[in-house]
Amino acid sequence: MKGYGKLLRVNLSSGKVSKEGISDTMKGDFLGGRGFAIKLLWDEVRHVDPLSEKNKILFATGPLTGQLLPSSGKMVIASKSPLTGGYGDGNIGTMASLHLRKAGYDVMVVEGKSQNPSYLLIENESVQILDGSDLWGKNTFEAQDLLEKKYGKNSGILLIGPAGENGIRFSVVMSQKGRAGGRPGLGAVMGSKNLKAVVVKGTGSIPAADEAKLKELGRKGYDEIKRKESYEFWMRQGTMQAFDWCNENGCLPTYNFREGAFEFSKEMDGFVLEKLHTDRKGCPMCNMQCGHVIKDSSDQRAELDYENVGMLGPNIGLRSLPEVALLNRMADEWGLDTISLGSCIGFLMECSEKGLIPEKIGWGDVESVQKLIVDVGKGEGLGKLVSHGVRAAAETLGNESHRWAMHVKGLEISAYNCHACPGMALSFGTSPIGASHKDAWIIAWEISTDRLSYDKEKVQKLIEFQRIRGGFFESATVCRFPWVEVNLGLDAYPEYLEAITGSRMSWEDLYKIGDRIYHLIRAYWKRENPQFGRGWDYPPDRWFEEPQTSGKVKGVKVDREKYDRMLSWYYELRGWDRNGIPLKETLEDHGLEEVIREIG
Ligand code: PTT
Ligand code: SF4
Repeated sequence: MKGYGKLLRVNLSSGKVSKEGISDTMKGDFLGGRGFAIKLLWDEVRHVDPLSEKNKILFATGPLTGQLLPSSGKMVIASKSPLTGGYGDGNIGTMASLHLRKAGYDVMVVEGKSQNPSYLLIENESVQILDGSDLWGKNTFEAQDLLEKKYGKNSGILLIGPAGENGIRFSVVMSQKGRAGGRPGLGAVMGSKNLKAVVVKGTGSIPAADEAKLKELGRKGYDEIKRKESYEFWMRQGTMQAFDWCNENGCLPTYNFREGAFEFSKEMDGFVLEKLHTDRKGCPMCNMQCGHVIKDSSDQRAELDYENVGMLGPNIGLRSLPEVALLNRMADEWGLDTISLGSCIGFLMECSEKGLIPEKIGWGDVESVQKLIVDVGKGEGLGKLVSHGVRAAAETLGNESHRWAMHVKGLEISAYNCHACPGMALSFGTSPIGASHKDAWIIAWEISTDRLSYDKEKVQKLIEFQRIRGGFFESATVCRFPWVEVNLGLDAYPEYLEAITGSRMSWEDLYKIGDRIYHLIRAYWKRENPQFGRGWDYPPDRWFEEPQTSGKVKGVKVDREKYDRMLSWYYELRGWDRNGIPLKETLEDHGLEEVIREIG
């Protein structure tokens, strides 16, 4: 199959570097990105401590990545997660994905552990492990500046902050002072390998079967995006257009997901952002860039996204956008995931309110939160309590605190309150990395149809979303926003693939690849956690037991029995048993016979 490069393998313990071909079976069965990542983890990373030398971290692009196509500057970073103990990945937009492909590589596998702080420098064929002691301890902005000075502003740089160095289990990998990826603690995996950064400079061209056709399709795609009706509003507000909508519909995370509407929402919504906006940033290859920069409360530049504002704003009772931006900037500098951070802070505020911890930390108390973020980054004081996420913190504190530890499978829930959105609750419950919205953002469809229904059609729709978003976009490895946010037609994507690989794939073929990826990820969770099963697919008790007390959906909560029935349908439609484990015939049907033996 055309349009692919090589696999680069770097062992930090031995210093050995090798370049391997990628088989046509691998390409045809798993496409790229997340698909390659789970196949490699399944084959090579078993029963290891995620923060040990034996874990591996993968940087995986897909066939569409870096091509002259809409929003193609993405990359999947994956590993066995130190936060959840299962499969973990994140999707980051970065110059590094372009450079990696231009250097001739689709995937990089980093294994072992460097003896001292180090960073990787990849310049086409040349791969060096260099001394990183000058970078160690620097925040991500400082380290980015140092590396840019040395290797040029346009080089591809992925790096971690002090939180990753300190093993904080929800630390991320950062790039370009505003792109973040790897929510399930992939920054800590890099830190555990003494790997501060990866710098990539590639000068080749990215292969394609039919370059002229690809050029034509790319031009058409970019033009179409600009002509879409929703483009103008998107360019004004980006992901923050979701803020008012969530508030009106009672799903804005507020006071640690206790409520779904915030009384001060008008002080910090997308229209306020428009007034404060000073600049725009984003990923390479994109003509709908969504990073909105404002001046934070300390007069410095900070980039905002809906998730960040939801979790570091209403969820912790904070109502000033410049103050939220300050916290967001701190998270970026330390290399902490904003979603998990906001959830941990909300959790601690609630524990403080209920007298479970002696420290006083009130809703919206921005000064205490700033100090807390430093403690979290260092893993000290109260920060230590939450350094393994809210699941572990609740286990330490006991006393019913698990009821307001807002996570699924150990990954903190992103910014959608689901008291009155059972389909979205199931999406969080069944997401393959823990409670992420990335695989199935069914909430908009759900609210626009019959939001309180628990029918089978909803479950079918959820799986359809997972196939497109979690299956296709994560393995072709391009941004899904052209489709989700401005409605670029899905038919364009098989055409892009054909121009690149020379093979025609229908959406049915792509669904099958997506399903294969899902089955293998599910098997991975089971193999790495023998106790894994149905009980891991439920959101926290709060959504089942404590109705919202305000807003449009006041009094509503999720019905546990009906959720349970939806979950059974979900398993049935996926071909999994009643405990959520893929059935033998399902695995066989997807060419995964070898898996059966290991999860037997
Ligand atoms: C993603 C998660 C998100 S999802 C957000 S905002 W979002 C948070 N951003 C963070 C941040 O910023 N700083 C920080 N320190 N932590 C952060 N954690 C949070 O991480 C991101 C965009 C966004 S913005 C979204 S929805 C879409 N996600 C895509 C996806 O998952 N797949 C895909 N094919 N396309 C996507 N396009 C959009 O990309 P994770 P990015 Mg991100 C400052 O990483 O682990 O997947 O978690 O990558 O380059 O920043 O783009 O309202
Ligand atoms: Fe990146 Fe936003 Fe463009 Fe997607 S739409 S590629 S997240 S800048």
